[in-house]
Amino acid sequence: RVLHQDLSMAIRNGELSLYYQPQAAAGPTVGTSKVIGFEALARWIHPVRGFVSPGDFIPLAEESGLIVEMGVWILREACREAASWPVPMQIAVNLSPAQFMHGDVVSLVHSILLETGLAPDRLELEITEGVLIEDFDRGLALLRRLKALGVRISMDDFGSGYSSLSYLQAFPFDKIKIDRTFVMNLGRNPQSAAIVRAVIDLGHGLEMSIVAEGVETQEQLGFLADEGCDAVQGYFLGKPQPIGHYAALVGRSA
Ligand code: G
Ligand code: G
Ligand code: MN
Ligand code: NA
Repeated sequence: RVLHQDLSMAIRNGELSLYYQPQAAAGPTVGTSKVIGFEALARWIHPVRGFVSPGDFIPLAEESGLIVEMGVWILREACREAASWPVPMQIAVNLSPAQFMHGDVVSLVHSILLETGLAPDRLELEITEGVLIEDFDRGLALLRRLKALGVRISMDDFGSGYSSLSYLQAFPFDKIKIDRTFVMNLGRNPQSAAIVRAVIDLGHGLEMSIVAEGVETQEQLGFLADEGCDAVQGYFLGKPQPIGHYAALVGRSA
């Protein structure tokens, strides 16, 4: 309850911020994995409770409808930030189900691109399959309209939910993000390696690019690069941090 009231104040009070985690083209080592963009991840620093995880406040914002207002702030902030980066560095922004299905997400994206001057092909929207299960027809129509703006669409957390292959066929994703549970288990069980390999082949067969999430070790990076995974993201390459931490990568002095 308390948290809910606080959340509605959080944006106004400047308690929300965005952290950025690098995404890199997969090379055999960190040094050969060139950063090609960042994922924006929301953070809430509550004046009393301190750090509140998005895993806790995003669901709360969804239930209360605050996600719409919050989502506008997040998208605007992320696009404004990315517009100052060297071309063609990209920004990936997560869209939650309520934002996607209940707001006017197409107009919102369009107006924020105009307002910030960010080229559409530098914006990637991450959605989970859960978003699309609710209403297939509406989901498909929205994805097509977003693609018509020139933005890219990623299927986030692939393999973690109901992940039906028919979704990959039906929806025009540009990218598949392999869920970090599979990456975590690489080297621990042969099934995960088989699944990761298969998803890479499957995605490429559908002309989608593949990003592996949750890369934490050299062994995982080496395996993914060997298998032809396009991009990697995870603590081994860089944790989510305020953009100042990555100033050199985005062409800015610290
Ligand atoms: O950054 P972290 O791993 O703590 O994120 C936890 C969860 O919150 C993830 O599922 C992530 O996708 C989600 N999340 C983080 N930032 C945002 C955001 O800006 N918008 C939405 N909708 N979800 C976010
Ligand atoms: O659901 P989504 O994939 O958008 O959420 C990304 C989440 O994964 C964020 O909470 C981020 O902090 C977390 N994350 C990013 N890299 C790693 C990693 O290497 N290991 C682990 N355990 N979590 C990670
Ligand atoms: Mn994501
Ligand atoms: Na994810």
